Amino acid sequence: MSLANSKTTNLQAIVRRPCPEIAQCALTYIERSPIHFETLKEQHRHYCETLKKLGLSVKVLPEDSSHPDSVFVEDPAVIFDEMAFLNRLGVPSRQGETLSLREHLSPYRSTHQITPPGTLEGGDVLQVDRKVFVGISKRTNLEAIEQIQIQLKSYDYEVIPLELKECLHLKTACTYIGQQTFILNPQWVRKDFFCSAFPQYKALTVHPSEPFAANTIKVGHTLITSASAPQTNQSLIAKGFSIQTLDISEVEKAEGGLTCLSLIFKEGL
Ligand code: CIR
Repeated sequence: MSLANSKTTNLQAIVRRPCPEIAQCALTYIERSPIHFETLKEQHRHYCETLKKLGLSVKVLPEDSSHPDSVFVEDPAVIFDEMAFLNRLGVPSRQGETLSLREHLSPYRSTHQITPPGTLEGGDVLQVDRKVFVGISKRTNLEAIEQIQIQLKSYDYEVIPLELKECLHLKTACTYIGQQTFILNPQWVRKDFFCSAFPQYKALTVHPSEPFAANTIKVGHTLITSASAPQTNQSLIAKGFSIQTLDISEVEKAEGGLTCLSLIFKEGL
């Protein structure tokens, strides 16, 4: 059965193949453990196939060996319907990733470059309707948040900065899963930020033994979740969510999750 959903067919994803240098990836909150590169490539292929089956056009960029973390293409840019930000990443080893993305985004959006002392990573930005939550993290600072606030004001977005505790990015801690519901890890982000912005919405919490389970991707009516979070996944199924589970064990060893592997945006606006 095809998973394609007519509502998702104007979505474009940009991904980048992983490079073997990922063995030297940046790590902030987790210990280094060996990444099995062949398995990572297979998991990445499966991720791309899943997005295609869900109706997205997937553009696969070649590997970039000069940047060990370049598979995490979510971080160097943030794309809105009206414009895109080219980010200044929060770790020096990743700052060169932005340049090579610019040519791939300019056919779709006008771009705005985040400038020093601002640092911003896409993993810290969660857009829900006209509200844009931005995590203040080790990678994203208030100077960058001010820059996006200025740019987005003319498009009527509200930018809401929020503090994170002990996790890499906002979307490590929380994503929006549809049906007026967020999923989050309350150890890393406060529920009330979301509930006061959207008083009628619910916030589900991850199973306590699965701290990384809140990083999900919603495509149409399908929610892509990680196979490393079986208990959280079970409870989402029990609540009526339609789940597609992917094994991304090797991505998780690099402190990455599902959203980090793609930039997803509407094309043909
Ligand atoms: C890093 O530390 O930058 C990478 N090893 C992981 C980036 C994950 N990206 C994301 O959560 N958006």
